Amino acid sequence: MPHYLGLDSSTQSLSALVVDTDLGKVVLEETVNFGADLPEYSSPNGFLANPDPKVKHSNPLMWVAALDALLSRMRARGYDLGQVSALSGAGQQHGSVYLRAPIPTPSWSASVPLADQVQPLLSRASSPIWMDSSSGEECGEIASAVGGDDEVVRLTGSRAIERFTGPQIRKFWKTEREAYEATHEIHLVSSFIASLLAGRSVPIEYGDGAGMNLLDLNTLEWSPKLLRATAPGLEGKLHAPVPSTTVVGSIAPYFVEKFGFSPNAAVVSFTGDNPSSLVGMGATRPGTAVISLGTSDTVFAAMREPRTDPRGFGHVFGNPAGGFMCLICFANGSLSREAVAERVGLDWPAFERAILEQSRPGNGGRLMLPYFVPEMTPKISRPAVRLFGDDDFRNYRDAAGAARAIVEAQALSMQRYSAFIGETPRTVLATGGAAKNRGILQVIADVFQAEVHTLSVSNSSALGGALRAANAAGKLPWEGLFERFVPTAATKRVLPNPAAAHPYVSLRERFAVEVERLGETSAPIA
Ligand code: ADP
Ligand code: XUL
Repeated sequence: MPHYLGLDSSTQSLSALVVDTDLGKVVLEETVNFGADLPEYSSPNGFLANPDPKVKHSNPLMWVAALDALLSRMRARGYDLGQVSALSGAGQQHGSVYLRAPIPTPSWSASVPLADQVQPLLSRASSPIWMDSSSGEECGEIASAVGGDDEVVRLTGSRAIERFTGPQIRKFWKTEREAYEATHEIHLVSSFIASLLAGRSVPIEYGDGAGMNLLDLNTLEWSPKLLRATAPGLEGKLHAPVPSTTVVGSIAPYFVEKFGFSPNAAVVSFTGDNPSSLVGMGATRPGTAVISLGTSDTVFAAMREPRTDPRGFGHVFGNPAGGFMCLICFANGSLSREAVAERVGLDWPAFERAILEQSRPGNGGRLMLPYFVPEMTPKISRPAVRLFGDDDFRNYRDAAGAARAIVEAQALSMQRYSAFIGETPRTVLATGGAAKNRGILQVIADVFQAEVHTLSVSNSSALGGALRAANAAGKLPWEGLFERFVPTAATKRVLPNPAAAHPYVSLRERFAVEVERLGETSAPIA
């Protein structure tokens, strides 16, 4: 009964999930919430308070303390960690950790908390995370140093993006020169957690490395041009990147002694949470798109070949199962749906009925541009909500029309801005809080003319970690793992209505015209 452990170090929590590949079952799930369980780190939502709303940093020691706390909890529940043959996992993407020496110096003692032993290794007390948007200036500098945004896209699959690691490293170099110079190596959250577990500094892998504006996707090596444009001496602070399936070592003696792991337990490269979810949702092959309907909405999918977004909004990351994936992030997700629901006085069940029973695909030609908050896809720097249609619609007197309009605009937007991958999805896997809403799923099915499935997986990123460990260290093929761990429930399928295809032809064109009129690509980048 081989057990594989997957971890997910996300913004607000660290979770673990163990699979038994013989039984085809998830045998244990456990989580540590940073805010509730580690209040001493003063990060109720996973990051530190800062007077500048653009600055979002976390204390990396909180992630280390969470690892100790999580493994202690698993043991306290009677789980024998000695059963784990291999482990892997994921980290929130883009966040970075700065060390003054390689791990571990000196070797760790099992009787001292790990965070206390890691603390002297840090050359920077805090880690910028993906929510940070304070490096706009650095994005511009990097882009102009390499010859413009198109060149950054050509090399790395994304424009220079504020939350991406390269611009954040440049800001660190500009503002804390001495600390930068004292930095021996820079990690992503993923490679940092993997390094702790392996007890040695391990490289960044392609999946997460592609979210740094530093990895040349053509060569899968750090781009010398971008390294130079980012900060002096950066090439010496990064290990050469490796494939996501790399076994980076076996578990460190600290974890064997303290938690009872087998010394033979293999540690497989950790990746970013989105690449890991691609695996955990069984979507590593082109033709299936994942739509995550959370605080923000995200569309991601495996790509047949690496393609970059000519509009510059989408990103290309490594697909942990080989090749590449795209990711497109929309800031106006649940927050905007909530804003409309509140405005017209609908709770979620009523919102669902409004779409399914009280309005029709295409909404009679009425359209809403849904930018309740500044948007990154397309780049809209100020909130911009526009309603096009009759008086009742424009004044929110037609509740059902408004509920449908926001969701149709979001689905049209997802379709428009994911089209660059050149693949029409046959299946959409929906996940996230709003995937409970059949009205929303029906609109997505109709706009994409694809079946929409929801899976029972709740932590697809941690599951992806466990499956990656089973694949890379246990040599178990993907197909068998997906069959056992990510079955799609036929009862939960939402089928597209073929008659709905027609009304969306004109609405799609209208959406394109209006969004272009708003200045889709003319706003300043980053
Ligand atoms: P996060 O990005 O924080 O992980 P979740 O995936 O947990 O977010 O989704 C939370 C969001 O789901 C809430 O903000 C809420 O708007 C939305 N939500 C919850 N239930 C429903 C529902 N039945 N219909 C539509 N939206 C819902
Ligand atoms: C992706 C991104 C987020 C984080 C969340 O580019 O910034 O999805 O990975 O953890």
